[in-house]
Amino acid sequence: LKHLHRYQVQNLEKAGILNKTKVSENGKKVRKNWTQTWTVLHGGVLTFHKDPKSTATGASVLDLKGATICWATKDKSSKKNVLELKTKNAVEFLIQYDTESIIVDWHRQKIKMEALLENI
Ligand code: I3S
Repeated sequence: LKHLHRYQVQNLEKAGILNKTKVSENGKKVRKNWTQTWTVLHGGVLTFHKDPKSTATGASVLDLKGATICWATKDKSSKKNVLELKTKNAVEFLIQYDTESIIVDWHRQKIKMEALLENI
């Protein structure tokens, strides 16, 4: 069963345009810099690309193992539909998109992923 779950995490895939910004690193706040990125979920990692055609170089990669993702509280941002992502090594990001269904889909993906990661 573990193998199956690992396999399923590896094969959870999603891609789309999102706005993202880092908000803190090692508990220290950093200045927000919202940028639009082509975000790809594959193999249990999230990769942020400048655009769908850009190559792997320059893309930032986030390991989702041990990461938590939740809806951001209102004090985190004035934007709507904001998810808060904290990596295992204490880097905090916000991801956001004005179209609610797009963010809800990412959130749904996160729930699937968490359910699987719990069983690994
Ligand atoms: O949480 P903050 O610091 O109010 O975030 C806003 C700022 O980062 C702002 O840029 P300046 O650093 O030039 O003030 C951004 O333009 C805003 O988008 C940030 O707030 P939101 O509420 O959009 O996350």
